[in-house]
Amino acid sequence: MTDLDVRARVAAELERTRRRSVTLTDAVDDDDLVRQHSPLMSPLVWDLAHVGNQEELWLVRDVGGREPVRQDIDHLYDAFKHPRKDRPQLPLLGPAEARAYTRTVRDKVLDLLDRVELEGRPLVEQGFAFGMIVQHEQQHDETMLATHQLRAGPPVLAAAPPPRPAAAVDGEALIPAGPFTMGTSAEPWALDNERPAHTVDLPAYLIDRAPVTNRQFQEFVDAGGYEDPRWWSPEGWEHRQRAGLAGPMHWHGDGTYTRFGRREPLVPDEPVVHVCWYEAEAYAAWAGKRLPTEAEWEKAARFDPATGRSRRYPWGDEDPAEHHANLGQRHLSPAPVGAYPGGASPAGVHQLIGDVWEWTSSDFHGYPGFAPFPYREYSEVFFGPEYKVLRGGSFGTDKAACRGTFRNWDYPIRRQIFAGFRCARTAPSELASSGPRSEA
Ligand code: AVJ
Ligand code: FE
Repeated sequence: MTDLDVRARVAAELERTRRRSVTLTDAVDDDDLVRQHSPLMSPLVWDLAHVGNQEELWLVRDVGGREPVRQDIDHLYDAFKHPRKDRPQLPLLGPAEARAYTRTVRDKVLDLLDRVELEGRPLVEQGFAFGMIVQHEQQHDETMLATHQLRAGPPVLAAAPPPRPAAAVDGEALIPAGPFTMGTSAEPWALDNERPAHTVDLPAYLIDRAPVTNRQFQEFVDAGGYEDPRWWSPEGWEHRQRAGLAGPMHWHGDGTYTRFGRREPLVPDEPVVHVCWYEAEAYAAWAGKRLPTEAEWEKAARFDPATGRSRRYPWGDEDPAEHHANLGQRHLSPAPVGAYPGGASPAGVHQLIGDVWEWTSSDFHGYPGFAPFPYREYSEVFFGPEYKVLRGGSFGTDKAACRGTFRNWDYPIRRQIFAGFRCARTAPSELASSGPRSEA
């Protein structure tokens, strides 16, 4: 991309992203903005000023070398200084101040974008720091959408329903044994944890062609899955007992659930959402399967057997369009299985991108050759066994913060995020040796 293209793209992405933040925060009154809807979440007004503060720190001060706008508030919006549950008690900017602050910062950034030299510093090469800030705000927009889902009271958000299924999708796809390229060294706005590209060799495996649906998950519930420790890991069972889990979050146990303030019957063909990693693990065991590893998920999503290379997305290298995937809060729910035939991978695996984040069995670690960039606190401080990796993005994720290599992570007990899963299993030997093979 030329410099001019990078600048135009950055400006468009910043604008598109801010419109979403404004929609999510203008949807409720001031009282609602400063209130904490769940101890798991910040007040919405905190997210709003926090995205402005990160934009100030990275773009106005670091990239631009300009004077601080509000250095005095940095500590209030440092996510490492104050846990979410304590944020409502802080002397935060009020709704009007937070809005004015984010606008002031944005005006400075747009001014800077016209003048800044985009070459010679890794931080701004191909607009990286701007892309990082776009993705940061988009990630908080998804977090704000999760806050909306937790908020009590009448509905304030609306969107068109997702598309209907256009194809019947069931069963599993066989991914033959062999190496593939995982991660990326090429994607200009990829974050540090997606880098570098490296080869991973996997044995043959089967992966579900679609995420697990409400109908399938209901069968697990009806079969007494939540009462049978056989399906749960010891930690999972302990958590199930302690937290009193009996079904996905927001289900009422009578075939209805609440989404963004509306109580409705569950849609059987929709991917199940709001399950924690332990629930996903238990379902998979009950189904005689397991969760895919992160590498299995990515190979199913990116590997093209015809060329032997890894694609940016399951459908190819083009940026996500509306017919590829349910992304970007265009619809406020996952789409039923079969609704996105245009987004299938070469192996015929559907809806890997969008709809629901998919839990994998993998802990969050750096790839071989990982280098923190531009700061350790983005990813590296979270590496270790406490966090599980999620892949693929949800209906609440923007396309700027979602691709075949994008990695999300959370604690295995979390279910306020838009997370579901699909299952996998190691291919039985008679399948593993038949079919197309990619010889390394
Ligand atoms: C990658 C979604 C786990 O929300 O904690 C936001 C993204 N990092 N601000 C998070 C993030 C800093 C992060 N996740
Ligand atoms: Fe943040």
